[in-house]
Amino acid sequence: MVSIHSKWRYIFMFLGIQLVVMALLSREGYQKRMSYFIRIFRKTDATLGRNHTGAGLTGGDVYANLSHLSKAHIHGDDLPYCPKTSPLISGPIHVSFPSGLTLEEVQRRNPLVVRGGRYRPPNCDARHRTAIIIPHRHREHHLKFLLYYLHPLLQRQQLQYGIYIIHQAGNYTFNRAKLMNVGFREAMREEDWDCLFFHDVDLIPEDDRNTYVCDSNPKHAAIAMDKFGYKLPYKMYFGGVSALTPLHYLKMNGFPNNYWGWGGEDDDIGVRVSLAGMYITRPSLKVGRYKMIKHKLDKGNDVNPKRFNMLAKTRQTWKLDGMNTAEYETISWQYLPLYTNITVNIGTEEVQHVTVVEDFLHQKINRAHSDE
Ligand code: UD2
Ligand code: MN
Repeated sequence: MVSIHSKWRYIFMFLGIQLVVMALLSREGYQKRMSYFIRIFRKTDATLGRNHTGAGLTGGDVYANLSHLSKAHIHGDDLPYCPKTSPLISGPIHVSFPSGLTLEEVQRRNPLVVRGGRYRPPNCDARHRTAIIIPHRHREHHLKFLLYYLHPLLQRQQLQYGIYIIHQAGNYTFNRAKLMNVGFREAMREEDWDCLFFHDVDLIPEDDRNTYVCDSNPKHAAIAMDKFGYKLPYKMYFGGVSALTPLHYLKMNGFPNNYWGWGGEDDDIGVRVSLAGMYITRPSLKVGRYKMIKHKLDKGNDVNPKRFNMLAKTRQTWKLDGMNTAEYETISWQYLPLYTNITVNIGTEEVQHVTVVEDFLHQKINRAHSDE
């Protein structure tokens, strides 16, 4: 009898505990608790060194982890290589756009960034050298937020990096892709970068595991944006943020110069990747997340009505128009505290059109001569 009683007692106790656990899990914090349990079993992976000051589903402070880096270590010649995976990487980042942020504040929070927006890790030798190329005009408000988030994110990734703003002079129609060609040439002229990130000014990365290093093929980094519901809008999409090595860039003859106004150039670039015999790589949807600062279409960047016709001809045009024909005039070069600003005159649609037609005629004439 006694033993049957105690058996029932244990069964009731066991059921009771199960009920409590189920009640706990089914409350609204269920997901958080589950991920906490899962993390316990995965302690040894890349989450090592994670900052626990709020890095959860909503993301952590992008400036956490960086305060212990000090200027004192800088410029050691015999520094060891940085580890393959940075211990400062932490995962999701909280992104918001507080009013009142100033460039001085961004500067104050990034004491190790030097003139021209350059940085090298103070206590190890970086494995990667990345240039960020940002096409720009009249978006100072967005630029400030991008700098606020990008500088610390790149520092967490222990990269050697530089930020270049390619500023289109004048009020003529904007040309994003041509500005990228300018950025490529000017940045490479200055330093031997091994990777270039072509970056919209209004896209803020939301996860520092999205590393700003190149792959063996051109990489599309902005795979999941809030504006597309954090999904890839279509398979060949290559807009927003992409990463190419100098070799990738030259192999596809850079980007087109003749897309004036909004749209089409990103698809042209995507097509060039495959025409040059390469393919697009991407980070996972979980990691390649970006927030786009909301905005309207800018003055001077009307939708390009010719974009579909032009896109249909990329196969014929990509070798004739691109890095090999990018003509521009550099107006000024400024090493500012948080970035290098290159102001450039890239001409206008009409002037460029003449150049392209002239080139075409020259080629025809040359061919005719060589046939004689
Ligand atoms: C989409 C793509 C973008 C590009 C564009 C079509 C996303 C997130 N991005 O952006 O990569 O293909 O469509 O051209 O889908 N800019 C200026 N000043 C201007 C105009 C443009 O600085 O007056 C720069 C700035 O870096 C901006 C970028 O050009 O982020 C793209 O222009 P957008 O933001 O107006 O176009 P959007 O958001 O539709
Ligand atoms: Mn935009």
